[in-house]
Amino acid sequence: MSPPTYELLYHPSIPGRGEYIRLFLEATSTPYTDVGQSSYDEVRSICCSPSSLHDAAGNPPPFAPPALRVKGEGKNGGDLVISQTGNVLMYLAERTGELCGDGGGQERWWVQGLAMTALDLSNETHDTHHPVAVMDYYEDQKEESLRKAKDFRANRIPKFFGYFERVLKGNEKEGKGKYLVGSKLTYADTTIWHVLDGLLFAYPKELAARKKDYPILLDTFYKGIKEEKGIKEYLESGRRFPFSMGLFRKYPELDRQ
Ligand SMILES: N[C@@H](CCC(=O)N[C@@H](CS)C(=O)NCC(=O)O)C(=O)O
Repeated sequence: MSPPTYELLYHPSIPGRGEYIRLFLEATSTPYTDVGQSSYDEVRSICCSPSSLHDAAGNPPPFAPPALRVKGEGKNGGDLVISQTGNVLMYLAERTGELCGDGGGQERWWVQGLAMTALDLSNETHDTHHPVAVMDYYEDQKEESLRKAKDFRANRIPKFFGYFERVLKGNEKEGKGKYLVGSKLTYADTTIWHVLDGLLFAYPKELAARKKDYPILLDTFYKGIKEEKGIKEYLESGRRFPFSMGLFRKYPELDRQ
C-alpha cells in the first residue's frame, strides 16, 4: 500500500501554527504538499470562508487554518480534512506510528498533553500583541499589550519554562535532557522547540536574562533538537519561513527593558 498523500492547508510564507505540522512531517521525512504556497485561494475557500459548508465527503469546514487533507482517507473514499493543530499532530502520530513515544502505549497521551501545553504557550504569546481584539491592529491595543507582556514575562514565561524544565529533569535518565518523553524525539519536543525558537525571536532580552534559570530547556534541549535527523536538514534547507508578523512578532517595547 502506498503512503497517503498529505496536504497542509495553511497561510503562505509564514511559519505560524502550520509550522508545528511542518516540523512533524520534516522530522519524519514524510512527503507533503504545502498547498498555500501554490494555491492559497484553495486554502482560503476551505479554511477561511465564513460561508463554507460540509464538503462532498462529509468533512465539516475547518474553523481556521491549519488543516490537513489526506487524499482518499475520508468517508466513502473521499478526502479526509481535519483541523486544530493538536488534533492534526495526534492524527499524524497515529497514522505514521512516529514521534509518539511508545506508540500504542501510555506515552502517546503524555506526548499529546505536553504538546497541547506548548500550544497553550504559543497562544499566550500571540495574545501579548493582540490582548484585546484579534482583528484590530497591534497599534490600536498597544497600551494593553504592554501590560499583558509585562505579566507574560514576569509570570507566564517562568511558569511554562519551569514546567518544561521539570519534565526534562524528571525524564533525564532516559531522555538525557534532549527529550520530554522516553529516549527519542516526539512531537511534544518539536512543538515546544518551535515555541522556544519563536520566543527567542520575539523576546530575545527576556530569554537571555532567564537562560541560566532553565539550563536543560534553553541549552541542552534547545540545541539538541536542531541536530535531530530531518530537523537539521530542514533548518539547513532554506525552506523554513522566517518569523515575521505571525504568532511570534518582534516588538522591542514588549521585551524586557
Ligand atoms: N486552535 C486553533 C487556532 C487556529 C487559528 O487561530 N488559526 C489562525 C492562523 S494561525 C487563523 O487564521 N485564525 C483566524 C481566526 O481565528 O479567525 C489551532 O491550533 O489550530
